[in-house]
Amino acid sequence: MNTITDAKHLEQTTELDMSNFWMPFTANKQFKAAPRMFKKAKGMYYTTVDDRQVIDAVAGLWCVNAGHGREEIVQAVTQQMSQMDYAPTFQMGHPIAFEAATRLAQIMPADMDRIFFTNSGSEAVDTALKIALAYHRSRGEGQRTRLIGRERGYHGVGFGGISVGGILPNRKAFSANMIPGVDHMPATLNIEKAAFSRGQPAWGGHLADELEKIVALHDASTIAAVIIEPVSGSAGVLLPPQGYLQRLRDICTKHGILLIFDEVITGFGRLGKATASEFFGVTPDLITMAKAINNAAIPMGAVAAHRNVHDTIVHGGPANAIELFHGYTYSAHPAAAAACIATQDIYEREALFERSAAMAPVFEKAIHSLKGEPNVKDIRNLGLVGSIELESREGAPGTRAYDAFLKCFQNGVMVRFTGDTLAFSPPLIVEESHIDQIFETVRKAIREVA
Ligand code: PXG
Ligand code: PLP
Repeated sequence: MNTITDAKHLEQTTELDMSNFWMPFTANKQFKAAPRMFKKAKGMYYTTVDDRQVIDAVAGLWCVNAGHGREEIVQAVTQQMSQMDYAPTFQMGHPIAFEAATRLAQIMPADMDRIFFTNSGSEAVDTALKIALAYHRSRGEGQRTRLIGRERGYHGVGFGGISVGGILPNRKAFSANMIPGVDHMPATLNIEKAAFSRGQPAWGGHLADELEKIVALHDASTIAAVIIEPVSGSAGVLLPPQGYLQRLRDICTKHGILLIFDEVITGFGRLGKATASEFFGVTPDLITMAKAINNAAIPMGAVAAHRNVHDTIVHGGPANAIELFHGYTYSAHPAAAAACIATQDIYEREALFERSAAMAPVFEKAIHSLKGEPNVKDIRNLGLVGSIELESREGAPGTRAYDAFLKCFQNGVMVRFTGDTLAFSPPLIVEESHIDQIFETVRKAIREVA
């Protein structure tokens, strides 16, 4: 049997003091009472501490796009760590940092080839927001300080990110301390109008015009940037309606507002191209990335800036002065940079973005085959990302998806849940047989939690 027994749990955890690690975004008491623990990972699978194989239907946390345990990355990091563990990038450099930037520049949209390194998506978001403010200031428009985000957006957990973000529980305890001058567009999800759309919904392109209303309210001359996820991940995979992103681009261009695409999840093949920007054919001014940038092997994030933005700040500054007062101790850390280059090699050599595009129809067919199962109220998908939204139990929101998540885990599949939505973003190496196994396990779980 594949299920974990209570006795087994006790056996595993009596030796382990679990009190010190305050777990992130976790129900700590609930988890520690019945932990779910992995000890190994290879390819599409995790191994639990009690030696069960669990298929990874979310690429870790939307990040291990090349699959687990890639030897090339291990080798590159090991080699780099023994050659040079660390070197600063403040007023010093090392070639591998420049090489990593060049590799990323090669797959970014045209002219979005100036790369600023961070250590996470949250830091990439704060960096992009600061670059936007610095850009306008360099142009002599320092009064452009407003930032526009979107309801249900997730932009990490820094103060900038939660301020432009729109996930209510992430803001609630901190609401009095949000950065000022932020407004939000409405989310694009409308289940009544667009339930069970395959790919981008036909309905809702006009929602981009909400930005015009916000611009009119505040006056364009006060607005620095708009930040959105081209496809929202954390909120439960919310898709941009057809035409929506291009309209946002047009409105931003018309009013001199920078457009930031937060591609922390959508980057590196998730939609079958290097970026969502390329997939949708809409080019922003700044792109944030992290996660699959180096297959999540070592913490790393980055911002890709359009040359125009970079040059305005860098060439606008005096000849011998620091142009942007911003950076992290570990910006372009040698080990993270080595992992990044090795990861880009894998993506290229194995044509994983193309593979993702090729598997997308298989994934779409499989996920939509759950339409009609008990309590399934919407199914959304694009590329190799998708979600199944369940009807909430009366008075107990979130419990149905949590129970389904547990059943899946017990039956050998790790999914992600948010509210009553189950989310899927498998590694791009996923095979048809894995997809079948994932969704048949999910089907069974959904029936069991009816
Ligand atoms: N922007 C976006 C669009 C993200 O998805 C971040 C920024 C922040 O990245 P870091 O590296 O600081 O976590 C993310 C991260 C979930 C989940 O539950 C999603 C993320 C992180 C953790 C959990 O779906 N996305
Ligand atoms: N706090 C203190 C006291 C520091 O000295 C530094 C960096 O020098 C930081 C925070 C920021 O750390 P990091 O550069 O890793 O983001």
